Amino acid sequence: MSTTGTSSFVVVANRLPVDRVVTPGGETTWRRSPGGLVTALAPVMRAYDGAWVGWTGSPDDAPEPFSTADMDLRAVPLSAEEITLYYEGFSNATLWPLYHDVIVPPEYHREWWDAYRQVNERFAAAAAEVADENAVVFVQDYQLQLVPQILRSMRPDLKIGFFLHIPFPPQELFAQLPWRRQILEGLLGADLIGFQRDGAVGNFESLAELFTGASAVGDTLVTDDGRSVRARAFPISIQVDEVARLAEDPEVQARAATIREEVGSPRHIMLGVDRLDYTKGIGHRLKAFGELLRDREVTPEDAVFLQVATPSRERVEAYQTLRDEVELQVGRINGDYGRIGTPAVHYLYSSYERAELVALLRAADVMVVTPLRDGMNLVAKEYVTARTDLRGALVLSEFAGAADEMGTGAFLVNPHDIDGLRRTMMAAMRVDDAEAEQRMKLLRDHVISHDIDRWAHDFLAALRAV
Ligand code: ADQ
Repeated sequence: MSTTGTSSFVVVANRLPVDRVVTPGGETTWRRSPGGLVTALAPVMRAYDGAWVGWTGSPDDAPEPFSTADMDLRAVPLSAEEITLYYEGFSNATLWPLYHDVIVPPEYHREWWDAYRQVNERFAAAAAEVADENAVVFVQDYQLQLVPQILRSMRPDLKIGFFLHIPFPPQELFAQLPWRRQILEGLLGADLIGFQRDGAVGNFESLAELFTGASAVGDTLVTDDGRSVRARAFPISIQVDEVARLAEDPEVQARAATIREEVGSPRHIMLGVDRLDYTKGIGHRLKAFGELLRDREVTPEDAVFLQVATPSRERVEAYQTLRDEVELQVGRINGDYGRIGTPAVHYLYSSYERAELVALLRAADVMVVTPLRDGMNLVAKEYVTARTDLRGALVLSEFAGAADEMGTGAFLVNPHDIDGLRRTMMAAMRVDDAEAEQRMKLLRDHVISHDIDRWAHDFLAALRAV
């Protein structure tokens, strides 16, 4: 065993939390990416000489280790072929659909699995190299499920935590995976495994008992080699301060008012903000809205639908097909019900600055979050946080992790039930101010007291305690 590293806290994630910026003079610098995870972990990074191990996002990119204000960054290179096999293939065309209720059929290819294993070994080796003796290592998400076990075999001194940001499926689906035992054993290399929901914890525990030699003893799993592993739910959240500050910014509020005018000052603005992903139920909500227009329950003067779709995984075939389907649907609805200057659906295929995003949230009377399956869904939490005015209504799918915490204040819906979705969207539009305020207060109280700093603190405290 060699302990060569100096960091007593190491995060391992598919992506580094920085983006490369090339100055006009041709020099490369790095800018911290906006994510909530990196912001929540920054104080821990500073306090413990933290390091972050991840990929830069470009093929064959292996800059020397470098530092930002808060942490050391260790780039793990991926070749163009590995991006195709490990990232677009096994991560996003096998695991992603399998873990999201097989909404599209997962593909099982042995060469994708081989690449996944090799890349996981590379990430584990990089983490083993930077970690100081007895360091805490925090591994993130479905791309790196083998890292805990590989890392433990290299460095048994480490304390290893893992957090899965997406759902963990039930036996009926997970059992399809030809490499189910290996994935479970990979995860069981951790001391603490965090999931978004209690249901995922239950799924994992019963699968671990079924397909590995582990057995549940009280609230712990004991592996066949006698190690104790805890699995627990840690529902992730957002940077409440950042969203609330933007929401109170007069410029953002002025922008929200302008957006309302620009879409024709309808009585109701309905908003969807999602990565363009087949898990998000964009088609279901557009279908429901189109039917409301068809049956004249709403007119384009009453209500417009604003759908922001962030470009995502554009090289994966299922995402290209989805884009065509959504854009066909938007075109149909506007062709049938739009008027010159007043389309019924405003569709934006683009990424936005945080301030613009919060302005959209402030402009929306009804936020429509209807995933068919979602680990958590941060947009729902961002919406209620942005509503410092206690106005607006949240339509939320039962299949989002956020439904566990936000079920009482939101208008919960089963997105597969198009009539139910229509009724719920109408109810959210018609809710009176007093009830809307009461619901929004409940929602905000919960999110404000459960922000991402608390999530990071709870997870790391539980990890240190095991
Ligand atoms: P995602 O599937 O990406 O995350 P989500 O939780 O909604 O989904 O987070 C998306 C983030 O991107 C939000 O912060 C949102 O504001 C931002 N965003 C969306 N569209 C944008 C746009 N056009 N421009 C700029 N920003 C945009 C995965 C899981 C989720 C889980 C999170 C965190 O799928 O279930 O909640 O990780 O664990």
